[in-house]
Amino acid sequence: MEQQDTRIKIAVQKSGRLTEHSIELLVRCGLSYSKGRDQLICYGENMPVDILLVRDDDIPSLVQENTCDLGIVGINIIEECWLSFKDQGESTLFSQVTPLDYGHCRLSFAVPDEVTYTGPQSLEGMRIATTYPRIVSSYLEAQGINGTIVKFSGAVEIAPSLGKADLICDLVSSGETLRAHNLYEAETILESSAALIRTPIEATSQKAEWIQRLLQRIQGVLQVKESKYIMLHAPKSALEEIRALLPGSEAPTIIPLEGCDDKVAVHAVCKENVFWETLEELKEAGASSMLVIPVEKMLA
Ligand code: PRT
Ligand code: ZN
Repeated sequence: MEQQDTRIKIAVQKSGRLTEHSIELLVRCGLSYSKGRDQLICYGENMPVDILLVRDDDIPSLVQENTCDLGIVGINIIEECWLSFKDQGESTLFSQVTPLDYGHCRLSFAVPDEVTYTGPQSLEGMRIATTYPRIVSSYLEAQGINGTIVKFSGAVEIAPSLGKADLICDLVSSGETLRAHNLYEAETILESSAALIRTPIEATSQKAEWIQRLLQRIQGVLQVKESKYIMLHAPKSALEEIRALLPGSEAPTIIPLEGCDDKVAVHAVCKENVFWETLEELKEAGASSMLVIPVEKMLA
């Protein structure tokens, strides 16, 4: 029992759009795991970190009530749950630590093709079908608009053709689903992606250290994705110009070149992707022997 309590539990979607990326993120943080027989828990083998596989809608509550220390879930669900916990008078709420770089989508109003939308005032008096009643209500309230929310638990896009609503507010990514149902995206009210959340209750000191480590590694993984290590030769006379062209780089390392007095080697970590255009500009400025290498790990 004592042993159990020192392990960090992180809630991840069991089977859905966020599952693969979330597990991959934890593996890139160095976690190796074995799956429990019930397929509901992945036990960390080299870190005191276990993954609980659950429905995404349950993740905020598990973190809020401290059953899990951390969770990965869409900002859309985080916002809806936050509003719901607030309504229930919860004073300390789970917090969002960082957005992640996957699960991108947006929560938007979508109206039937034949209806003209001219702005939020077009929502006045309308019946709006959604699975996000609290986010939509708070948006309408902020705009001073009266509308009727029709709560759906799925397949929101069929509500207008069934005559159950005048329009919908739902998640959109490619827009294909809306087009297939003769709807068009009229207004976005929330940009979403997956995000990491943590319990409002302070962790025990044994756990806190590993939570901190894991959070640092997650930040490292996020940074690394866009980062590149660049090596090149630069004429000393063009060094300033070349340094200015390196995207998002901090102080580069300048190394003398054996038997070559007018050139140096420049090594730098660029915290943005290095595109062909940049290499062409560097070449134009006098750089040669350029190499761009992906960064595997990074710790600030
Ligand atoms: O079983 P469980 O409850 O865990 O899963 P779920 O079915 O509720 O969730 P899932 O796996 O569909 O989505 C998980 C999370 O992925 C969401 O909470 C969002 O944060 C994020 N996400 C990203 C999306 C989409 N993109 C998305 N396109 N979630 C849903 N959709 C749906 C949308 O509701 C609509 O039906 O896809 C359709 C629109 O897609 P396009 O590409 O046609 O525009
Ligand atoms: Zn769900």
